[in-house]
Amino acid sequence: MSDKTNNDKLQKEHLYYSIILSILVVLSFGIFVDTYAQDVGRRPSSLEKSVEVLNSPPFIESISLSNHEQSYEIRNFIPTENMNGFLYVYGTADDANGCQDILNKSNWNLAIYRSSVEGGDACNSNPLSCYHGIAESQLTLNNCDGNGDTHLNYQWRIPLAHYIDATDTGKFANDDWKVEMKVVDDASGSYTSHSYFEVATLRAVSVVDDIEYGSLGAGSESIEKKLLITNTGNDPIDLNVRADGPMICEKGEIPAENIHVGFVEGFDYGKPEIAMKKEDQYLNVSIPKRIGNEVSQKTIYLKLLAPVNGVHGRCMNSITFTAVQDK
Ligand SMILES: [Ca+2]
Ligand SMILES: [Ca+2]
Ligand SMILES: [Ca+2]
Ligand SMILES: [Ca+2]
Repeated sequence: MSDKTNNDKLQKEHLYYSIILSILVVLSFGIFVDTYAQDVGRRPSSLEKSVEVLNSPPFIESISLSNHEQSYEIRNFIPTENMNGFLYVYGTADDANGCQDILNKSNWNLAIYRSSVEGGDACNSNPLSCYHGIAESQLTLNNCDGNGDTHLNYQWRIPLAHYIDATDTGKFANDDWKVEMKVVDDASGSYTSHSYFEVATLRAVSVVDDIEYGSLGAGSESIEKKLLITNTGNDPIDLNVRADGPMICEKGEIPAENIHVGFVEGFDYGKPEIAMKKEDQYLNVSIPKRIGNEVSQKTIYLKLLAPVNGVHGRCMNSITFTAVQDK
């Protein structure tokens, strides 16, 4: 090997080390710069975090339905005759930022509607088909206990009209009822949950209690008594009518058949709709379902013929009206 060759080799090695050295310098400089950049960058970023806490949207863990407070769950709601029945919608909800994030009642919304009603959850309120919960008076929020608590219990108590549309049978049998609940937290994060139920058909009737025929001479026809019959359910109805037996008097008795029922005022005693019996008799009275503020009623008329003889004093029996499916 000549000196020149050795020299070349040394120069190459030198160049090689220089290159490595310079790479190391560049690398460590690069690391330094990078670390510095990260350090510089971290400060404003941690400042930002302390101002703008990331929001977690709320979560509805459970949604249950009942017709009693915190009671067994139902899938079939039976309306209450002639008055509002209550549907309870209850369960638990969560917010990782703390349950205070969803403690404002005005951030809770509830729509309950028959599934084919126009507008869905934005339907117009109607006792037949669409209800919107009023959070201020119908919602209770419980068990939200200060810092660190993420979990609360909610309960809605919604009055449903006795004439609410049935979905188990009849015109709306293909529908069901939907419960749609939305909760929005204080940072506008939201969650929506659903549940479903059927409203049962309720056929019910209410009749004024006492029918007084007044004083009657033997063999004479009574004055006509008006009976106001009210449909107190959620379906059109006809009636079954029966007497518990003859009118029992202080002396003797009057056969139930002597009581005649007519549909028009001043009906002919000889041409009644029915003569009363001990067994149920069908009365095609056709009382529609109530659909608004007006109650749905019809009047029927009763007349009594006193026997010619064998009867004396005050006479009594009892008549039962049962609502049946309208035909
Ligand atoms: Ca939140
Ligand atoms: Ca709690
Ligand atoms: Ca149905
Ligand atoms: Ca009828």
